[in-house]
Amino acid sequence: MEGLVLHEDPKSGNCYKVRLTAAHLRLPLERRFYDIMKGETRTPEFLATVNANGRIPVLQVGGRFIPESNAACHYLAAGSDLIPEDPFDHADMLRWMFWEQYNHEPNVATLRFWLAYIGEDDLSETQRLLLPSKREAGEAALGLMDGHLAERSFFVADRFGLADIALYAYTHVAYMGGFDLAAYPAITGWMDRVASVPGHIVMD
Ligand SMILES: N[C@@H](CCC(=O)N[C@@H](CS)C(=O)NCC(=O)O)C(=O)O
Repeated sequence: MEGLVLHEDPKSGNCYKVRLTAAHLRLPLERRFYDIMKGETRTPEFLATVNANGRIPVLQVGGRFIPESNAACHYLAAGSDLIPEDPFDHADMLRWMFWEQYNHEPNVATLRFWLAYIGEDDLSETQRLLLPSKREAGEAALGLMDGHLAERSFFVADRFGLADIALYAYTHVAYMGGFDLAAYPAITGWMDRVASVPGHIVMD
């Protein structure tokens, strides 16, 4: 694989997904750090050269750039056993990764960011108004995961793969957004299984 550089902020679960995928595949990643709290992904240079969308993670492959965490994970894992060969299972894996971005991350990760990094006292009026609906939608997402995992060891085809990585990243730190994972026993059992797969690394 061409030289891989991860443009990232270690606070970000989306960035951790890419690092976790690379760790499982034993792929070396050069890390380039930005502080999102200081707007370092919004500079004219970053927008012009790394990601016009002003966000990390971005995986740089040689001279090309892949923004969007799940796209970067998918690129790294192509052809590996983190992606099912069976087309139905592959689509099912993508289903969970799209679901993560639409139903889970905007609620579970956003509350973590607002409460643990911005701080409740410094939220904008709009953010404050959105807190109850984000909480309700986050609990709904965790409830759906818990129901799915009550019957299975991992998200897709009963084996560890990219859908688990994508969903683990923000679920295991959901407590920082005020979510009580003790209410979701199937999730806590699954998190233990994910963390014990050889190659696992912790979020730094
Ligand atoms: N859908 C994107 C979300 C990327 C995203 O929201 N990144 C955040 C950190 S987790 C960021 O860069 N925020 C800084 C900003 O918006 O200025 C992905 O999965 O990579």
